[in-house]
Amino acid sequence: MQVEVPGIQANVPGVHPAWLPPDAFRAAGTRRVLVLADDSEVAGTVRAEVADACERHGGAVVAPGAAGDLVLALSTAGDLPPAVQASRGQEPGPEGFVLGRRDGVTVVLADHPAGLLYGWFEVVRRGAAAFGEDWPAEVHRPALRRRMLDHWDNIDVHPVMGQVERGYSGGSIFWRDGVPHEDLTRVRAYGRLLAATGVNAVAINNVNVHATEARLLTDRLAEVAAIAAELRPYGIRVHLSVNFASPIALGGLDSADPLDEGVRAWWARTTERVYETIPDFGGYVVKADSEGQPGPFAYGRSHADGANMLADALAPHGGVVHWRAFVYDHRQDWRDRSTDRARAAHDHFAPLDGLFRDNAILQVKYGPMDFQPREPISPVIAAMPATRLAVELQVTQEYTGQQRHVCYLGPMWSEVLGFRFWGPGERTVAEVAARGGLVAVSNVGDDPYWTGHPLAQANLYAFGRLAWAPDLDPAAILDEWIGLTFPGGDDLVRGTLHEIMDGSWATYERYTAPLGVGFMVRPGHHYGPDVDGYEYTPWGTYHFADRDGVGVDRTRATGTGYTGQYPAPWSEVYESRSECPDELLLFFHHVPYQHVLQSGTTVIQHIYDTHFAGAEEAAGMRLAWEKLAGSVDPALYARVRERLDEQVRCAEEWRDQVNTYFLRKSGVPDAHGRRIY
Ligand code: GCV
Repeated sequence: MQVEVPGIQANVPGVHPAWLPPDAFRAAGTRRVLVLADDSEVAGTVRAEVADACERHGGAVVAPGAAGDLVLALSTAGDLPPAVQASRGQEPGPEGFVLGRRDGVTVVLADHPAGLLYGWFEVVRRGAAAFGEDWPAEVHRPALRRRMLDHWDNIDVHPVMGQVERGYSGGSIFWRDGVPHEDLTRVRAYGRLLAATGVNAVAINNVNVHATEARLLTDRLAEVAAIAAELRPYGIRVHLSVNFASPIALGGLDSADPLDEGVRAWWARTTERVYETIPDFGGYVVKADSEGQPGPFAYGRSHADGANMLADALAPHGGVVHWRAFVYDHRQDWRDRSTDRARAAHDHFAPLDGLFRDNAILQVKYGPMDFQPREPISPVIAAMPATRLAVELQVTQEYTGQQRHVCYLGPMWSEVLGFRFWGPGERTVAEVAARGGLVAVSNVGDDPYWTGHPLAQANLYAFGRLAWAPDLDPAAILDEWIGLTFPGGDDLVRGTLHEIMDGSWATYERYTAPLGVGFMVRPGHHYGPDVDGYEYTPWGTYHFADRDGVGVDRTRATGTGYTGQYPAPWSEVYESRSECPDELLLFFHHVPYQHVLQSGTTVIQHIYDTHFAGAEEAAGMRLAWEKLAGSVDPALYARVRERLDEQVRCAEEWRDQVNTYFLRKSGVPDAHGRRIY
């Protein structure tokens, strides 16, 4: 049963409209709009969007030849009105558009229907500002070619992980009780929300592909086709996570060896059938030889052999394989100090550079570990110039508060995308990944607010916007999201939301694991503090705290040598205790508690100070939210309020456990004499 949210205007009954409430279309919907497009499905969407907005807000769709004050035109359409001429000759490409205003007419001109759709949503985003003074034509093109969300949805409810692995927003929007939802309206609404941010690909099932889900590739393919049909009108292609051992599990073969002719033929045939059913199918996502998933190692083959076999099966149909680089030994012995999980992806993949097919995309998590609130950027991204790379982020908040905590991740992703491995003026991560793409694990479920915590919608929004334009200011994206989602919001509403959310990642970092050391979460579900939770487990994540100091020595001089995986200047910066940025110090160095940071504080005092400050800031967020009682929808108010109570409680728990742990280990008292247990 879908829970009804009272008092909201919704496109799907009972479901919050997120950043597309009808009011967000007011400015565009009051115009006289001319659409000059083709018969494609996406162009049909643009027409339907325009018609709907005009019907709601009193505008009109006008016929060719009539005067309009908003024109959305394909460059291939005939009879382009004079206002459009100024926008011609700019080559916006397959998904881009040209946007300008001349003689009181706002013009979106695109070469392809997808560009028209993205241009329409840009006009919506700008609201009244899209119809003020004239401005010269601007070209908008996505910086990254594929902007993709990966769902970790299962069909069946997994006994440990639930229906959506690391999902904090209820069940799947695709399946319930082992079968697809009868009504997929919600999937279409999801596609619409994503298209409005620029996302163009969705992988619909978990990368840990269990027995039932493996069959989506074969006898349950119709379910994939049904989902693809809902997303296609919004320019989104569907991808599927597949199990590397499918030839055995589904095909009855006795091997999945990527160099075996029978295996290769099985994948070729199976893939052909996929394309017969879904001609615009995007491709496969594969987690192989990782955390228990099968892979090419069983046959003495490399990851390139595995990826290329699937790439070859997909190539005749224009598909791609996203092969994940999340490969490490999760059966380590904590006594063995030479094994370093941070090194693993680079050790495995850097030697394979140049060996992957052009339609094999290596999908690399942004950090070398696992989506921690603070990690250095994965050196794999710098090490494979002859390979198409996609960077993977995590919108679902596995390690950042599980959608019970407010944690706006735009600023983190902006830092990741803008990072320059080779120093100032050199290429950014976003530029390196331009041919591959930006991928993120979705935070969406069948919750009436989509994301459990209503404010977590901003992360989904920010992901799409940054994937399109990585140099956007994350604070501006936040304001954009606030403006769209709370269209009638006054200064109090807008200002308070900004105040609560903009610094929330920094706050979260303050009350959790210090100075980049990471983890310290409860094993298994990963929520809440447990300083030694993983310290002596086989997963290989350690902080090495003892009575003298804390942190992991990853230097070349005395540690695991991980710093050597970076190019200069970072290989030198990270190697040096005095130059290593404070926020990553404990990721790279084991230091005494009295080590003085660049900030001038000792490590131990920094731990105390940030933990007291972080918990206080969380309490401040709740106080700020209370100012909005009566100013936002009551149900939404209550949902956020209830989660802030939990955030404040949990932040105090983190503060007290981390501070107490380090006081007991170090014996160094807090310089300010605050209460530590
Ligand atoms: C889907 C982490 C998560 C796992 C996830 C894995 C991955 O280890 O805890 O739930 O598995 O990352 O990215 O494959």
